[in-house]
Amino acid sequence: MKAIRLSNKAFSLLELMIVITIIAILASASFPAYSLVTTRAKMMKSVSNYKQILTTLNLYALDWDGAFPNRDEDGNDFGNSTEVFQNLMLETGVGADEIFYYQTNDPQKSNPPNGDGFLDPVENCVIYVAGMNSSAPAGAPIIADEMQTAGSYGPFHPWLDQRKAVVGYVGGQVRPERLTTNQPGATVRGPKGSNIDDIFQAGQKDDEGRVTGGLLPSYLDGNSILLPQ
Ligand SMILES: [Ca+2]
Repeated sequence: MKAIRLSNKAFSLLELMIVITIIAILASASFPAYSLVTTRAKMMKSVSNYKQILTTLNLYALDWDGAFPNRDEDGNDFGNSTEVFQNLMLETGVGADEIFYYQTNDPQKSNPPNGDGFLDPVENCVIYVAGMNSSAPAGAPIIADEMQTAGSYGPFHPWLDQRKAVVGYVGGQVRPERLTTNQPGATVRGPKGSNIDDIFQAGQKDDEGRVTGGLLPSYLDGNSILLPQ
Protein backbone atom coordinates (compact mmCIF):
# COMPACT_ATOMS: atom_id res chain seq x y z
CA MET A 1 0.00 0.00 0.00
CA LYS A 2 1.26 3.38 -0.92
CA ALA A 3 1.93 5.49 2.15
CA ILE A 4 0.40 8.93 2.24
CA ARG A 5 3.12 11.38 2.83
CA LEU A 6 2.16 14.74 4.18
CA SER A 7 4.03 17.61 2.73
CA ASN A 8 6.18 19.34 5.27
CA LYS A 9 6.86 22.19 2.94
CA ALA A 10 6.06 25.41 4.82
CA PHE A 11 5.55 28.96 3.62
CA SER A 12 8.73 30.94 3.82
CA LEU A 13 8.51 34.31 5.52
CA LEU A 14 8.92 36.01 2.15
CA GLU A 15 6.02 34.09 0.62
CA LEU A 16 3.85 34.94 3.60
CA MET A 17 4.72 38.63 3.25
CA ILE A 18 3.80 38.53 -0.45
CA VAL A 19 0.43 36.92 0.30
CA ILE A 20 -0.36 39.46 3.02
CA THR A 21 0.59 42.33 0.69
CA ILE A 22 -1.65 41.01 -2.09
CA ILE A 23 -4.60 40.63 0.31
CA ALA A 24 -4.06 44.19 1.57
CA ILE A 25 -3.98 45.57 -1.99
CA LEU A 26 -7.14 43.68 -2.94
CA ALA A 27 -8.95 44.87 0.18
CA SER A 28 -8.03 48.54 -0.32
CA ALA A 29 -9.04 48.37 -3.98
CA SER A 30 -12.45 46.84 -3.26
CA PHE A 31 -13.61 49.27 -0.53
CA PRO A 32 -14.14 52.33 -2.77
CA ALA A 33 -15.84 50.10 -5.33
CA TYR A 34 -18.10 48.71 -2.61
CA SER A 35 -18.99 52.19 -1.34
CA LEU A 36 -19.73 53.33 -4.92
CA VAL A 37 -22.08 50.36 -5.38
CA THR A 38 -23.95 51.08 -2.14
CA THR A 39 -24.21 54.79 -3.05
CA ARG A 40 -25.62 53.89 -6.47
CA ALA A 41 -28.05 51.43 -4.84
CA LYS A 42 -29.31 54.16 -2.46
CA MET A 43 -29.66 56.57 -5.38
CA MET A 44 -31.72 54.02 -7.33
CA LYS A 45 -33.91 53.53 -4.25
CA SER A 46 -34.55 57.29 -4.29
CA VAL A 47 -35.43 57.12 -8.00
CA SER A 48 -38.02 54.46 -7.20
CA ASN A 49 -39.38 56.47 -4.22
CA TYR A 50 -39.67 59.65 -6.29
CA LYS A 51 -41.64 57.77 -8.94
CA GLN A 52 -44.12 56.87 -6.20
CA ILE A 53 -44.30 60.50 -5.08
CA LEU A 54 -45.03 61.58 -8.68
CA THR A 55 -47.77 58.95 -8.93
CA THR A 56 -49.27 60.31 -5.71
CA LEU A 57 -49.05 63.92 -6.98
CA ASN A 58 -50.92 62.85 -10.11
CA LEU A 59 -53.57 61.12 -7.99
CA TYR A 60 -54.02 64.38 -6.12
CA ALA A 61 -54.22 66.38 -9.39
CA LEU A 62 -57.00 64.10 -10.66
CA ASP A 63 -59.16 65.28 -7.74
CA TRP A 64 -58.26 68.96 -8.10
CA ASP A 65 -58.81 69.83 -11.77
CA GLY A 66 -55.23 68.98 -12.68
CA ALA A 67 -53.62 71.18 -10.02
CA PHE A 68 -50.72 69.83 -7.99
CA PRO A 69 -50.83 70.76 -4.27
CA ASN A 70 -50.41 74.52 -4.03
CA ARG A 71 -52.59 75.62 -1.13
CA ASP A 72 -53.68 74.10 2.16
CA GLU A 73 -57.34 73.49 3.06
CA ASP A 74 -57.63 77.08 4.37
CA GLY A 75 -56.44 78.48 1.02
CA ASN A 76 -53.00 79.51 2.30
CA ASP A 77 -49.82 78.94 0.30
CA PHE A 78 -47.61 76.20 1.67
CA GLY A 79 -44.48 77.45 3.45
CA ASN A 80 -42.33 74.35 3.01
CA SER A 81 -42.34 71.00 1.27
CA THR A 82 -43.06 69.04 4.46
CA GLU A 83 -46.47 70.78 4.74
CA VAL A 84 -47.12 69.97 1.06
CA PHE A 85 -46.37 66.27 1.49
CA GLN A 86 -48.30 66.02 4.78
CA ASN A 87 -51.30 67.44 2.92
CA LEU A 88 -50.67 65.15 -0.04
CA MET A 89 -50.68 62.07 2.21
CA LEU A 90 -53.84 63.24 3.93
CA GLU A 91 -55.69 63.94 0.67
CA THR A 92 -54.68 60.76 -1.13
CA GLY A 93 -54.60 58.35 1.82
CA VAL A 94 -51.02 57.34 0.96
CA GLY A 95 -49.39 56.49 4.26
CA ALA A 96 -45.80 55.74 3.24
CA ASP A 97 -43.68 58.37 5.01
CA GLU A 98 -40.49 56.52 4.00
CA ILE A 99 -40.76 57.51 0.32
CA PHE A 100 -39.74 61.07 1.27
CA TYR A 101 -36.54 59.95 3.03
CA TYR A 102 -33.00 59.02 2.02
CA GLN A 103 -29.87 58.48 4.09
CA THR A 104 -28.53 62.03 4.26
CA ASN A 105 -25.41 63.35 6.03
CA ASP A 106 -27.59 65.82 7.92
CA PRO A 107 -27.23 64.97 11.65
CA GLN A 108 -30.82 66.20 12.21
CA LYS A 109 -32.10 63.52 9.87
CA SER A 110 -30.02 60.51 10.77
CA ASN A 111 -33.04 58.42 11.77
CA PRO A 112 -35.10 56.67 9.12
CA PRO A 113 -38.89 57.17 9.09
CA ASN A 114 -40.91 55.37 11.71
CA GLY A 115 -43.64 54.23 9.31
CA ASP A 116 -46.46 55.68 11.42
CA GLY A 117 -48.26 57.16 8.39
CA PHE A 118 -47.43 60.76 9.32
CA LEU A 119 -44.54 62.67 7.73
CA ASP A 120 -42.44 64.20 10.50
CA PRO A 121 -40.11 67.07 9.50
CA VAL A 122 -36.99 64.94 10.18
CA GLU A 123 -38.31 62.31 7.77
CA ASN A 124 -38.64 64.57 4.75
CA CYS A 125 -35.62 65.00 2.45
CA VAL A 126 -37.47 66.09 -0.70
CA ILE A 127 -38.07 69.59 -2.10
CA TYR A 128 -41.22 70.58 -4.00
CA VAL A 129 -41.77 73.18 -6.70
CA ALA A 130 -45.14 74.84 -6.00
CA GLY A 131 -47.34 76.64 -8.52
CA MET A 132 -47.70 74.08 -11.31
CA ASN A 133 -50.51 71.91 -12.63
CA SER A 134 -50.49 68.87 -14.85
CA SER A 135 -50.41 71.03 -18.00
CA ALA A 136 -46.98 72.43 -17.00
CA PRO A 137 -44.17 71.35 -19.37
CA ALA A 138 -43.30 67.65 -18.95
CA GLY A 139 -39.65 68.65 -18.62
CA ALA A 140 -40.21 70.98 -15.64
CA PRO A 141 -38.69 69.69 -12.38
CA ILE A 142 -41.22 69.34 -9.55
CA ILE A 143 -39.46 67.27 -6.85
CA ALA A 144 -35.77 66.77 -6.03
CA ASP A 145 -33.26 65.95 -3.32
CA GLU A 146 -33.06 68.34 -0.38
CA MET A 147 -31.17 71.55 -1.13
CA GLN A 148 -29.39 74.02 1.10
CA THR A 149 -30.88 77.03 -0.66
CA ALA A 150 -33.34 77.04 -3.57
CA GLY A 151 -31.56 75.32 -6.44
CA SER A 152 -28.21 74.62 -4.77
CA TYR A 153 -26.88 71.69 -2.79
CA GLY A 154 -25.03 71.89 0.53
CA PRO A 155 -22.49 69.81 2.43
CA PHE A 156 -25.10 67.37 3.82
CA HIS A 157 -26.16 66.20 0.38
CA PRO A 158 -25.23 62.49 0.34
CA TRP A 159 -24.25 62.36 -3.35
CA LEU A 160 -22.36 65.63 -3.59
CA ASP A 161 -19.02 63.85 -4.10
CA GLN A 162 -20.60 61.85 -6.92
CA ARG A 163 -21.86 65.12 -8.49
CA LYS A 164 -25.39 63.71 -8.63
CA ALA A 165 -28.86 64.72 -7.44
CA VAL A 166 -32.12 62.89 -8.10
CA VAL A 167 -34.82 64.98 -9.83
CA GLY A 168 -38.44 64.13 -10.67
CA TYR A 169 -40.21 65.88 -13.56
CA VAL A 170 -43.85 66.79 -14.21
CA GLY A 171 -44.00 64.29 -17.09
CA GLY A 172 -43.24 61.40 -14.69
CA GLN A 173 -39.53 60.95 -15.39
CA VAL A 174 -37.08 60.59 -12.49
CA ARG A 175 -33.31 60.64 -13.04
CA PRO A 176 -30.06 61.14 -11.14
CA GLU A 177 -28.82 64.36 -12.78
CA ARG A 178 -25.32 65.80 -12.97
CA LEU A 179 -24.29 68.62 -10.64
CA THR A 180 -22.04 71.48 -11.73
CA THR A 181 -19.40 70.65 -9.09
CA ASN A 182 -18.83 68.32 -6.14
CA GLN A 183 -18.64 71.33 -3.78
CA PRO A 184 -21.37 72.99 -1.67
CA GLY A 185 -23.22 75.46 -3.87
CA ALA A 186 -23.47 72.94 -6.72
CA THR A 187 -26.49 73.27 -8.99
CA VAL A 188 -28.14 70.80 -11.39
CA ARG A 189 -26.93 71.06 -14.98
CA GLY A 190 -29.39 71.10 -17.85
CA PRO A 191 -29.62 68.33 -20.44
CA LYS A 192 -26.60 67.61 -22.62
CA GLY A 193 -26.11 70.22 -25.29
CA SER A 194 -27.87 72.96 -23.30
CA ASN A 195 -25.84 75.58 -21.49
CA ILE A 196 -28.08 75.54 -18.43
CA ASP A 197 -26.15 75.54 -15.15
CA ASP A 198 -29.20 75.51 -12.89
CA ILE A 199 -32.40 73.82 -14.03
CA PHE A 200 -34.24 75.32 -11.02
CA GLN A 201 -34.48 78.73 -12.66
CA ALA A 202 -37.28 80.07 -14.80
CA GLY A 203 -36.62 79.40 -18.46
CA GLN A 204 -36.83 81.79 -21.36
CA LYS A 205 -36.65 81.10 -25.06
CA ASP A 206 -34.03 82.95 -27.09
CA ASP A 207 -34.53 84.17 -30.69
CA GLU A 208 -33.69 80.73 -32.05
CA GLY A 209 -36.17 78.97 -29.75
CA ARG A 210 -33.51 77.53 -27.45
CA VAL A 211 -34.31 77.45 -23.74
CA THR A 212 -31.98 79.58 -21.64
CA GLY A 213 -32.01 80.10 -17.89
CA GLY A 214 -33.53 76.94 -16.47
CA LEU A 215 -36.32 74.38 -16.84
CA LEU A 216 -38.96 75.96 -14.58
CA PRO A 217 -41.96 77.53 -16.38
CA SER A 218 -41.44 81.27 -16.89
CA TYR A 219 -44.23 82.11 -14.40
CA LEU A 220 -42.21 80.60 -11.51
CA ASP A 221 -39.10 81.76 -9.70
CA GLY A 222 -36.83 80.67 -6.84
CA ASN A 223 -39.61 81.40 -4.29
CA SER A 224 -41.63 78.53 -5.78
CA ILE A 225 -39.01 76.03 -4.54
CA LEU A 226 -40.15 74.80 -1.14
CA LEU A 227 -37.50 73.16 1.05
CA PRO A 228 -38.24 70.57 3.76
CA GLN A 229 -38.76 71.80 7.29
CA1 LIG B 1 -43.49 59.32 10.55
